[in-house]
Amino acid sequence: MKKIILIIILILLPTTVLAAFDIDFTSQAPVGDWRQPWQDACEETSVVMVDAFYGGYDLTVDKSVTKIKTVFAIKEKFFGPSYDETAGLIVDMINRHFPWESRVVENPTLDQIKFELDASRPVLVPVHGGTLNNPNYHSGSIDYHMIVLIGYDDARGEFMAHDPGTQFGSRHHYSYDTIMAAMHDFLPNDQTLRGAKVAIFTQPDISLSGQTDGDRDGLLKIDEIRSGANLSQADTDRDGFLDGEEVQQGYSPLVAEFKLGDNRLVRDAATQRIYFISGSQKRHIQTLPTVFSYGRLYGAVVNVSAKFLNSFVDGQPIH
Ligand SMILES: [Ca+2]
Ligand SMILES: [Ca+2]
Repeated sequence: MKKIILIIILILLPTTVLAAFDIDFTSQAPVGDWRQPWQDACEETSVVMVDAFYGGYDLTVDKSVTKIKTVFAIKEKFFGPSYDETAGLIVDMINRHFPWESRVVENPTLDQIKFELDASRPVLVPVHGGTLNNPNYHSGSIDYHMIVLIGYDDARGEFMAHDPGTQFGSRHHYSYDTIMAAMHDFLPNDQTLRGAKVAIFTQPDISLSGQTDGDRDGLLKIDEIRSGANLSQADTDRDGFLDGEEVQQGYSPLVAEFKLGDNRLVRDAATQRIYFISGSQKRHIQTLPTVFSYGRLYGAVVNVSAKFLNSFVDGQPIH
């Protein structure tokens, strides 16, 4: 009987409660070291959480460390060294160097933010840290900070946030009023309380930013993603040729094809046929067991372009 009453109560509970969508959390100090640069890694970490969500990868401790460091490196390489950034700069970095995109929204309303969360699109919010009044913060007086909104609960009037500023920041609840009051863009010299009211809306498709070329290698973001090249490395395979040059001429920007050397197993990326490269010849390997036995001798199979394969003459097929 008790069970039935409980079920009835559960059914009668208000249905405005929205569970946050599933998005991995990491603090900005994944291994618990809160010294620099981790102390100021809130933007990088917030971006990484959204990147993991849209990219479908898990934020293990190792992965979090690697990815946060990668964001630091991208920022320093293309935007110069600094610890804190405005929303405009973060959006620019995301749009040029990440396979999703974002935009600054000025004076966002509660409804606008909830609309994004309803559509499972995380919202990055630059905040005045002190106004959040989170008792778990490592350091007492925080000026600038950034968090990720991942859901809301209308019955309680609360947002759910992944707050990288504490190891207990997963699905932290902040009232609507707290978030709207704390929302401020970064201003230097501890002036963030005077910063503009902005949020960073995100989306997985790249309709606005697909034509950017953040690493200036002649290959647009949309084509970098299509070919699997690195959005922040102009020469992904480090063979001396820019990604854009290679794709334009039909080569793979991912493999330094002419540095592979002799006696290698390669796969035609288009036809999936596997060849043994020897001297000036390419020899088609026609059976799977042969591929395996050659693989034991000559190592992994590397995907190459048709253009590269065409530089070899056809030798005797291998059975
Ligand atoms: Ca590019
Ligand atoms: Ca290259």
